[in-house]
Amino acid sequence: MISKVKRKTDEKVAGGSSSNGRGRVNRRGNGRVLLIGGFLGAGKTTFIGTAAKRLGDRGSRPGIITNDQGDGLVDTALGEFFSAGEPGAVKQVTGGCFCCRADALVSALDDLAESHHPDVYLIEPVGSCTDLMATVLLPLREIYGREFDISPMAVVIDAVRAEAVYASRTASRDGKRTRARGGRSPGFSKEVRYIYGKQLEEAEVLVLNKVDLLSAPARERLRRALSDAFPEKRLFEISAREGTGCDEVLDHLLGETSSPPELMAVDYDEYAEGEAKLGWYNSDATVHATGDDFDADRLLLALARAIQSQLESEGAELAHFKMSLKPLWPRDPGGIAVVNAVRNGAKAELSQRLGRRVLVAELLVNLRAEAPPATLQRIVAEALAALPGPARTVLGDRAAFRPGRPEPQHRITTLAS
Ligand SMILES: Nc1nc2c(ncn2[C@@H]2O[C@H](COP(=O)(O)OP(=O)(O)O)[C@@H](O)[C@H]2O)c(=O)[nH]1
Ligand SMILES: [Mg+2]
Repeated sequence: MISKVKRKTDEKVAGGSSSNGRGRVNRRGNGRVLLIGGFLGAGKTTFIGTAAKRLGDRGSRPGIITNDQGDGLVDTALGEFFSAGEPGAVKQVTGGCFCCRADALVSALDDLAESHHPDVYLIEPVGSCTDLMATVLLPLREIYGREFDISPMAVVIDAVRAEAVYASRTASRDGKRTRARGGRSPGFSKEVRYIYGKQLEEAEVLVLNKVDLLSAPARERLRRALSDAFPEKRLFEISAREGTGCDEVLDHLLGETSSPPELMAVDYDEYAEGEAKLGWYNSDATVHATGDDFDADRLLLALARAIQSQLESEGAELAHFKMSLKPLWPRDPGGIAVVNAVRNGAKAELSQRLGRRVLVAELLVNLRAEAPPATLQRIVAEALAALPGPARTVLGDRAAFRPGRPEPQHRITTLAS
């Protein structure tokens, strides 16, 4: 229970249990909420897609809510794909994070409750957010009065990024291990690393993902390093992409209730600086063949690699870079190619192939990196202008920005003893 609630804004909202004026799911037995956090590119969406399918197989009705600072998202284009056969059971809250747009999250939960009656909600916050227990999960029940069963907060970790942060610091020359909490993530500034560290500190359950990319000894080293750094936390090892270990995580999350031992201290100035170091660039464009049709997968991959190599040469540390290409002509409803890159030094790869040639296609670019937004915009524009192969692009909507200072609508600061 909460003994003290600090309301930062909007007295009206903080005042009642059906505070957004709808109160449609303000009853017990509303279902279970699984908040799946973690840094940009860690594999949250992939895990949620796998979990939704597994839940469907078990006869459950999953609903998904994702979140982004901007719109024009590749994940939206992939909506039907990761809604596991339930089109419409995915809602996006865009234009700000859940903590700053708590009302929008509650509306999305209400809408899903009414349209799809999910028994499990899988919720993915923005990957640059932290302090989600105090600003999202606790307010959901304590301020909005939504009486869900809330599972322990899970944080998904990219094993390769974590290896750079933790495992490399755990063995000294004489073989003694050192504590790795607060370890350094090569490439990102200390302000961005502050957010990364806070995300792990806040987790009730650590989900070490992409273990398929590690050798057995590297995996063992990392497991020990994380267990040393966070001895009180339950640690799972999975490959969300291959599906290994995901059932165990789900079983645990579905069988337990969130009960944080304390609320984490967060320096909002440092947090804001970390967010402000990250540039976000979203755009859409139409790609036209100038002569013969082109191979969509090849073009997308070549474009991604050109952008990635320019980012690296300008010293921009990549957080998550996603692009999709959807055929407009010849038509192919549901067909999409998707390319991803999540760190410098790891080549962009196709996570979904279209497998055909097209004449006209819609390109979406979602790029998050530690660099000025204007730099990201220029690099993408230059790569599009020099597009490999016989194609030209017409740019549509564009947004280049840094996330604003996090200003949670609500922040619960004390747990009752
Ligand atoms: N090798 C590997 N790649 C993965 C795994 N899970 C996710 N990825 C890839 O990591 C990238 C980012 O994944 P995504 O789920 O979008 O990350 P998010 O930003 O945390 O939602 C994509 O290219 C995924 O295909 C995994 O278990 N193994
Ligand atoms: Mg995602």
